[in-house]
Amino acid sequence: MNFHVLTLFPDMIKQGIDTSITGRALSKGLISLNTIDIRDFSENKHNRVDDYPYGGGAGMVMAAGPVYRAYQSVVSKITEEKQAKNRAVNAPRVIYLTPQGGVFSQPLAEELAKEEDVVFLCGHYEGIDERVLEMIVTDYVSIGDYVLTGGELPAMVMIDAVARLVPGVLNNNASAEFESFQDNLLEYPQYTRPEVFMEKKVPDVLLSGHHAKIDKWRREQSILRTAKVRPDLLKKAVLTKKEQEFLNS
Ligand code: 6GU
Repeated sequence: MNFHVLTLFPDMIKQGIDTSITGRALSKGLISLNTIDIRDFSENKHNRVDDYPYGGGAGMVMAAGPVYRAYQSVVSKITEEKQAKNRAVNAPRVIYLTPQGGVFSQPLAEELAKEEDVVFLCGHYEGIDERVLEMIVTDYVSIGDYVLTGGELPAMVMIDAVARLVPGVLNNNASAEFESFQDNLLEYPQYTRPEVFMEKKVPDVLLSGHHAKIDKWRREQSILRTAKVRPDLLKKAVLTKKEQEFLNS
C-alpha cells in the first residue's frame, strides 16, 4: 500500500513514519511513503505558497496553484506506475486533514486499508483555497475536537492506523487486533510478570489456566471499562442478556 503526503513539512512525516512498526513495514516493502513538498511547486520567486485571505481576516491562506500542481505530480506518478503494470488507473482517495472534517474512526481506517494508493493533503495557516479542495479532495477528515497547527500529525495518525491493518505489518493476526473496536468495547486490562508488584497482585483468574473463565472475565472487564469511560460506545455494543444483567448488578 502506498501513502502519498502533500505537505510543507515532509521531514516531519518521514521521521514520524520511519520508526517502530511503520518503519519496519517500510523496510519490508509492505507500505511505501512518498512525501511531496508543496513548496517545490511554488512559481513565486521567493517560493511562497500562501497569501492574504480575500475579504480580510487573520492569518494566511495556502494558494490553490502549488497544491494543485503538487497533486498533479502525485497523480502522474501513480498513473505511470499503474500503466507499467498494465493495471487500471482510478483517481485516488485524497484525504484533507482539517478540524472541519468528519471525525476519523476505525471503519474509515479499514476502508482505506483496502486501497492501493491514498493521498493525504496537509494544510497550514488558516487553511487552503476552497477551489482546489473542491477539485481534488474526496474526504475531509479531523482526528478530534481540538485544534492543531497543521495536518501533519493527523496524517501520521491516519497512516499508522491504516498501516497496521495491512497484512503482515503486525506480528499477530491483524484481524483479531481490531476486533475490540469492531464490537464497540474497549480492551480489557493486561498484566505481565512479576505476579506481585508493590503488593498489588495479578487477578487470580489470569493465573488459573482456565481459558473459558479468563475469556469471561476479560469480556466483563471490557464492558465495565467501556461503561465507565465511554458510555457512548457501550450504547453501540451488542451484549448478551447475561452481560446486561452483570452490568446492572
Ligand atoms: Cl485534521 N487538523 C488540524 N489542524 N487540527 C486538527 C485536526 C486536523 N484534527 C483535529 N484537530
